[in-house]
Amino acid sequence: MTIQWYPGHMAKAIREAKEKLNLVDLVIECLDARVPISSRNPKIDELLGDKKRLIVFTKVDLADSQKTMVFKQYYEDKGIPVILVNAKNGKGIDNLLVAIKEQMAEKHDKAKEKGVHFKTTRLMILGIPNAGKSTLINRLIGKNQAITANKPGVTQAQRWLKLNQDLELLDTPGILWPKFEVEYVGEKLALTGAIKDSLFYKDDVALFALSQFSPAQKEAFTNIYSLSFPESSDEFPQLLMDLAKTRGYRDDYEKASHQLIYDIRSGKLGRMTFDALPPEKETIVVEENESDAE
Ligand SMILES: Nc1nc2c(ncn2[C@@H]2O[C@H](COP(=O)(O)OP(=O)(O)OP(=O)(O)O)[C@@H](O)[C@H]2O)c(=O)[nH]1
Ligand SMILES: [Mg+2]
Repeated sequence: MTIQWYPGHMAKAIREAKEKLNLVDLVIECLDARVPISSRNPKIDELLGDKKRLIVFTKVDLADSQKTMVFKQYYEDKGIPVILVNAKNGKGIDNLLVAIKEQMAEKHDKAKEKGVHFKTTRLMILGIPNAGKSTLINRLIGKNQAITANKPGVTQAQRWLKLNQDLELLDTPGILWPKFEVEYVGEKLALTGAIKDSLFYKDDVALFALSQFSPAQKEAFTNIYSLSFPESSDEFPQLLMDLAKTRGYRDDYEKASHQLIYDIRSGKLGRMTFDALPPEKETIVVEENESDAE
């Protein structure tokens, strides 16, 4: 897929995250539950080293719940606790606060033993663009202080936000990585909204989405758009043309693709998880191009 999702500021955002690692006690890695493998930076283990961390699956309300549980187990088997969160209605936030406390307990106990008054707990929130990092922070602090919007690249600079004297959270700009070897990661990230809409061809992503539909989604598609879902993927381009016509977009294929992508993102066609089970391969970075960094 010919999209350029790694603009210069990404390298800067990664560098700045690295620089702050020493200041934080715990990292919360936000993974979009619809792409719990593809939304993970393949270099994250290297980046975080032995830093304490939790994974939060965001947007669980939009993902296939059974698959979510399998992916949760997948990461927990690797020794990383996973908390499921719907930041839109706040479900899972209480569990997250408990998990943060648990992670910090050892450090608190050690400080107590030494008679040291434990300082504020500092958390860094990391993840791809549009994963819901800032929304999660607002939920945790109970105030809408971090700017959020349904497009990637909203948070442009790191910012500390406070719950109280005990807890401070570092909101960070979403990060993507230079290049993937694994197929369809770009399509999946574009479809779920992590890559700016202007950076990819809508029809490529819409055709990919159609290829991922389960029987339930095919049925939902037929009900919503009053179009029968073809047997063969050869007919998908024609299906997008028909969608354009029925929506009143004449022959605007791109506009029909855009509509379909938005309907999928909003959950109109049902809950969807786009990563396969079990993850077939680890995502491998084949090239790190920091030269065009700034
Ligand atoms: N359905 C659903 N939407 C969510 C959830 N969490 C966040 N969102 C929505 O996702 C969009 C992006 O949220 P942000 O919090 O701005 O995402 P971000 O990760 O901070 O994005 P950047 O700052 O661009 O990296 C917003 O429209 C949120 O309302 C969730 O759990 N469920
Ligand atoms: Mg943000």
